Amino acid sequence: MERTFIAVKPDGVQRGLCGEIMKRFEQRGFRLVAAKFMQSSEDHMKQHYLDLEDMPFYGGLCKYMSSGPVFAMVWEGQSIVKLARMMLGETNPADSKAGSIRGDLCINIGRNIIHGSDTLDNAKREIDLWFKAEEFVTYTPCSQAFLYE
Ligand code: IDP
Ligand code: MG
Repeated sequence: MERTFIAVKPDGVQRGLCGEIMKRFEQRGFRLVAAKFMQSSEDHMKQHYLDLEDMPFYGGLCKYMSSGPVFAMVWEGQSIVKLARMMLGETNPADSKAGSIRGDLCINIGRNIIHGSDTLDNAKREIDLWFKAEEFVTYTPCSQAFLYE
């Protein structure tokens, strides 16, 4: 089992897309293990996007991501890091296939509504950056035996 960090960005929250995004992860069969609705600080976002530090959009991105509420979540499931990235679509919504979250729900690269960890190592790093151990809930969904052989 893997865990990944997913966040509905301020544009996704403002556009009322938290429910739609959660629905897609639930219906795929993934298990929600932590979630919080919060406003992040610019420093926190600078940490989160540290690997993009040298990009021209880094400053604006971190400012934007801390400008309003985000819905931060940790989801669990088999191969979830890769599968969630496929569900998200490409970074640029214009390159994202219809059926993906970005391909269905947004238009612009700077307003692409959702974040998802891109590797297992980054997922671990991001989960630690956003959540404390006591914020996780452990339970067995009744669907578990029908999702996995
Ligand atoms: P990702 O969100 O698909 O992992 P990253 O390359 O990690 O994409 O970039 C992080 C975020 O930075 C993107 O989701 C997008 O919001 C923003 N971003 C990436 N490239 C550009 C750009 O060329 N212009 C403006 N914003 C960008
Ligand atoms: Mg990324």
